[in-house]
Amino acid sequence: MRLPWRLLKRMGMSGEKVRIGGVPPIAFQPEQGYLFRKQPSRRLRGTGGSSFLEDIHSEGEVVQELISINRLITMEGRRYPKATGEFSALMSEIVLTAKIINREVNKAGLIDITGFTGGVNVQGEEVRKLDEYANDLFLHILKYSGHVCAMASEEAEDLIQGPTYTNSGKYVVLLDPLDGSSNIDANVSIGSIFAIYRRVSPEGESGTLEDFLQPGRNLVAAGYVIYGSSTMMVYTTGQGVHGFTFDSSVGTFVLSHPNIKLPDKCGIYSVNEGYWTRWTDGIRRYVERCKGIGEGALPKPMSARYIGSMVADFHRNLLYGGIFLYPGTIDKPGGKLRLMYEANPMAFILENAGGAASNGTIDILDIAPTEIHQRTPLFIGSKREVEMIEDYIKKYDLKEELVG
Ligand code: FDP
Repeated sequence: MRLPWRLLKRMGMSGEKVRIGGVPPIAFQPEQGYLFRKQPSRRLRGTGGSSFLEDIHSEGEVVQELISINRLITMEGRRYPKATGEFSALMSEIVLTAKIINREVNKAGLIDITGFTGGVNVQGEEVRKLDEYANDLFLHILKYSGHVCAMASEEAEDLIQGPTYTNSGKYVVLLDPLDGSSNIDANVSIGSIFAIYRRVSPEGESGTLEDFLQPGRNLVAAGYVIYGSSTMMVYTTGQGVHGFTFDSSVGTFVLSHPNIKLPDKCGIYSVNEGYWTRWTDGIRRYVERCKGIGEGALPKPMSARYIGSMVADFHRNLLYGGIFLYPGTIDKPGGKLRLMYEANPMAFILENAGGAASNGTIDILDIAPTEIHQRTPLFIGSKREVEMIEDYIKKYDLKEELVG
């Protein structure tokens, strides 16, 4: 497998040769995450060898082993001597669900799964067939996995409890099964988001609301799947953010973006500017700044990019460097996005990648939630820009009490 130079550079391996074959235990390095063997190279003798590794190496290329998502999850689990394997097993169920949803998304135009079901969800939004499919699948697979004592989903008003044998499950999961669903029928990227907490109620009993209403800082893991030009899963357990690309020929997510770090340069702002007239003064002034207008105007304007699928907007900004805004408006001061299964997981990921997230006054991860479906304004991206937005809000908006 040929690895792009940029990827090698990100891995701190540019110019270095890595060992192939013979599998020493994977190393964990705080700065670099779970990565690859940075050991002296072992050049394979002969050319035109029988394995692809040999072929590539004979061309003098640097090579790397393929690391599947399940392997990395298992390796992560082994770092904790007391780990029972339950978390790894739960993650594997999420991976399986993502693969099945991916299959359905890919053939969405061919089968009768686009369009609306005719129903309305707890948010008052019309439910699309794929939304419902993704929700049912996640809930069905996780419910009977035995690792989860209860679940919450954007599509369900109440908590979802499993059969009694799942009361021993250590975790609760929150889901946005299909984010950006207004884009589904137009073939635009969409995603799934998950957030995992360790329960606080005693094992052996049903999951409770308290198990869910924990600040984002308590998350054990969070991640998303983006169904785009390729399908990727990105997740963190608080030890670096890793991205895996789905290889449909082998049916596996393969590590393609190890230890993702948000670029320092923030060249993109993402916001639905259609709401301009409903924004507060502070938000308008900040967005003008991004365009190079008014107070504190940037000498070089940022580019505007807004897909309208949060997962897709977030993913692009994570890789390229940017800031995503979904502010509160005059008529909806709480904004649109949901704290527990949209803002929190993304904030947890971004903080682990070196960025920050705020509701305009406090860090998203510090918000003490009061309801499963509560909404929050969201500003998420480079730390510097998030602080800048907080300053604009403090200076121009706080009197209007539109945040929080
Ligand atoms: P959608 O309603 O299509 O599911 O969370 C909901 C969300 O999409 C986000 O993915 C997206 O960023 C946002 O809403 C788009 O909302 P606007 O159309 O108001 O910009």
